[in-house]
Amino acid sequence: MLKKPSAKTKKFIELAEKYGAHNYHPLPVVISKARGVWVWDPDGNKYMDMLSSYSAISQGHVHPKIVAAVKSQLSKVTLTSRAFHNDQIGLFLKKAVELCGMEVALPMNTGAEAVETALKMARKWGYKKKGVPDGKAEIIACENNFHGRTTMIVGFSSDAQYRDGFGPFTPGFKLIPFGDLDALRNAITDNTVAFLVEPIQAEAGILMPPEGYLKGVRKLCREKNVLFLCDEIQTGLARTGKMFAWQHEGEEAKPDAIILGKALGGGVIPVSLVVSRWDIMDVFHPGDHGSTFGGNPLACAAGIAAIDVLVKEKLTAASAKMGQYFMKQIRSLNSKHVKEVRGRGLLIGVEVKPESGKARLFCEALMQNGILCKETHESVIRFAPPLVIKKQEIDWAVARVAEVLCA
Ligand code: IF1
Repeated sequence: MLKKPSAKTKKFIELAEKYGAHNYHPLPVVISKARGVWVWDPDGNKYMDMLSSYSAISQGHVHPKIVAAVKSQLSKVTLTSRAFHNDQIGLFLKKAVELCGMEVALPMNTGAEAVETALKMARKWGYKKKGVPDGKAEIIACENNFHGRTTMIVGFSSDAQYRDGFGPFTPGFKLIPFGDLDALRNAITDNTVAFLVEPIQAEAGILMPPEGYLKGVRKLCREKNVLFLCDEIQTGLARTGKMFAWQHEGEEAKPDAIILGKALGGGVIPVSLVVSRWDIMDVFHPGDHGSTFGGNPLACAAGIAAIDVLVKEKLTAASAKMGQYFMKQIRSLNSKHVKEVRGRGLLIGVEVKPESGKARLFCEALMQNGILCKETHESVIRFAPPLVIKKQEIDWAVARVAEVLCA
């Protein structure tokens, strides 16, 4: 059992609550140090981080190679703006484009900014290349999507709380059920420019697509001349046991654009990208779109190191192997509280039965047992540890999860 928070630790929480907007309801834990899969509070209590900042810490906290690369860049130049070139951006974009098997990328900072960039790219492609009448572009997304928090993006969210009080919203979006190809076929019109989808709906509760769904999306979008935009911000970069989650369905599921973020910055600095082909991305001309920090040399140095660690430490294979092991161990608990264990790689959801209470209660109990995780949509405990997690660390976690799920 963990020690009760000291007055010093409580002070950090009080300050955050006194001076910070209450747009989150964090677990009552204060993190002051982190390494790998472990974090510590100011009193020295140790926890395993099984959220990884929603898959942004896939390489593990404070990865020495990523920190070293960023420290080195810090001593050279950190920010140049895109009004001038810098010596890191081309190296980073080449590495990322080759990782994705694409031709070109546009760097931004947060995931939402990359999603917005992809949506603007699709609209402009629709007008300039597909011949959609100006102002008539339609984009299709899925119910229960999560693509970020900007006003345009929450405008096509199906979550009432994400929309409440933030209208009026951007027109030109329609929602269909996730996983339903007939719904997609029926929703496409001559003015449809893109379909935006997460290959696994993480925030919706780690919802897996039906077998062959993404291949079907690819085929349908090609037939209808609609861009297939794949949001891999949370599922990408080895999280699901493939470098990108769309790859579970093979090359014939390859999107027209891949949207990346989170772990692309190695857990050190925000880095996001839209990665695509020149016949699409060439709709952007100088001055069309931009960002003060997008493509800054510090972020690019972090991005280079973040990708190198994923590849050199074989974290895709590790995620597949450790994820299978973790899911098998959790399933073998046969907890009376568990309705389903689902996921891919180290993106895992444990759905608890309604009669057992809300997932948050289990997350609070897990925190007392030294495990930090986060519920998603009230009934699912999300386990998404850093991909560097070792087998014995999973065994440590399973023993403590068992104490809570088998209580
Ligand atoms: C919050 C959720 C997860 C994302 C996908 C784009 C973005 C995200 C698939 C935007 C970001 C974060 C945002 C954070 C909590 C977290 C989250 F609960 F909100 F939905 F992971 F599931 N596409 N997800 O998951 O990227 O702009 O944040 O860099 O807003 O509370 P961002």
